[in-house]
Amino acid sequence: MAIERTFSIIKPDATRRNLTGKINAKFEEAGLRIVAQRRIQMSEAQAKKFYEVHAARPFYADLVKFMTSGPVVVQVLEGENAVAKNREIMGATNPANAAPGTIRKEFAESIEANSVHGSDSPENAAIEISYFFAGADIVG
Ligand code: RTP
Ligand code: MG
Repeated sequence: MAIERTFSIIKPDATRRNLTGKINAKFEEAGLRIVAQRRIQMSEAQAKKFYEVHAARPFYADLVKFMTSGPVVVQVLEGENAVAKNREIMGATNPANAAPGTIRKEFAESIEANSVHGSDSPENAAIEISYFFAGADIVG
């Protein structure tokens, strides 16, 4: 299995409740390595661009508001099958449907305030990483 990278965000509901360390422990326990990480306040323009694929969805405006409501931690996770593995650790979008032991089951507040983002394909991972990190920021 090839070593892959994925893009992750610890969302404002989780930073507000001081859960960054607990969430990072889940990644590391599953064998993912945090090879880049930065705490930022996302601008409205950044959030709009990041979630552009959802621009026509009814939840888009709320989502942009939520993602800019407090600090987020943007990160690059590296490991075998990192994209799929991270999606597994995160759990389903709606915490009500998330499997036991997943981040969203344990920590998410709602379908919107669901604690983490993870890229859904290696192609999107590369695009999303490039929005927030230069090559030299990532130390594998
Ligand atoms: P993400 O992109 O954040 O990793 O989450 P995902 O793939 O599991 O979910 P996606 O369908 O891409 O939706 C992106 C984010 O939008 C918010 N959302 N709100 N109110 C709603 O019905 C609703 N549906 C989605 C969530 O924050 C979701 O993670
Ligand atoms: Mg998504």
